[in-house]
Amino acid sequence: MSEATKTLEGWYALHDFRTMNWALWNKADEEERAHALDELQTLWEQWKQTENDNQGSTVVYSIIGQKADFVIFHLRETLEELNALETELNKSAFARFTIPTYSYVSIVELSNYMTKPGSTEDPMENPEVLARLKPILPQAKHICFYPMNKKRDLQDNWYMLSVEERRGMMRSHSMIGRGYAGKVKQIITGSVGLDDWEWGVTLFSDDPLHFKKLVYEMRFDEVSARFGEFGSFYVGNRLTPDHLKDMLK
Ligand code: 76R
Repeated sequence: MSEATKTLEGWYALHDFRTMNWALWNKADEEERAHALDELQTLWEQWKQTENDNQGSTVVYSIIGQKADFVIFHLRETLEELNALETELNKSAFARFTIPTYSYVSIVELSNYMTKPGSTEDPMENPEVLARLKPILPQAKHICFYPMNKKRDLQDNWYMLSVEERRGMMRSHSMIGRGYAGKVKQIITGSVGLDDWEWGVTLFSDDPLHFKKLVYEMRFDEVSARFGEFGSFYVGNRLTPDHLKDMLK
């Protein structure tokens, strides 16, 4: 049996994708719409407060294309909190105008591929590691989310490689990634045992072309070329409460 990679976990993650029920929204009168938006605004302020208290983080992005109209991406300490957030939204007047389209449950994950073997430091005592496990999500202009697996075929089975082979490939992966430092911020969330794929990849950038360039470059790298299996891609633009009101006007 190959040695399992050691992972560190931080905040739990919920990507909550919804579409607007435009027919219902367009039929609603001014009063109903204002009431719905007020309730959403109240929730949004609570999410901001949680973030200010460093108890989690939330961002909202509109989604381009027909897979969804927007995504609310929450990070929280527990699954109970994530569950409460979706229930609260579902009970709101705003949610009556939305239809859930997709969701993803995972947890912020760091793996030890890049840690020096033999290091005795407790990573959970390292403030940089903690900041990555419990990150305040960036206010970048764009988001890109997709779930992925690593292949388990007879010829190409990631989980049967030795730790040295995996480490070597992950080094090359991270070298490509580093070329995008300052351009793309990535958050890897692990979802083995939590959702249908093994990881969620969430990328943030002010220029969506960086998503294409980065993901394309990685396709040629062995770990993605041989082992990567990908789900649907969702790409979006940052929404503030004002942007959302404009979008719904
Ligand atoms: O811990 C670190 O962040 C440094 C090294 C690193 C690891 C361990 C790293 C760096 N990644 C790691 C793990 Mn990554 N990453 C992806 C994708 O589309 C594709 O082909 C793959 C999707 C992107 C775009 C990306 C970007 N990474 C992982 C894992 C867990 C693997 C496992 O445990 O087997 C997955 C699934 C994954 C996927 N990665 C980076 C990036 C970028 C931009 C970096 C550089 C970060 C930096 O140095 O700032």
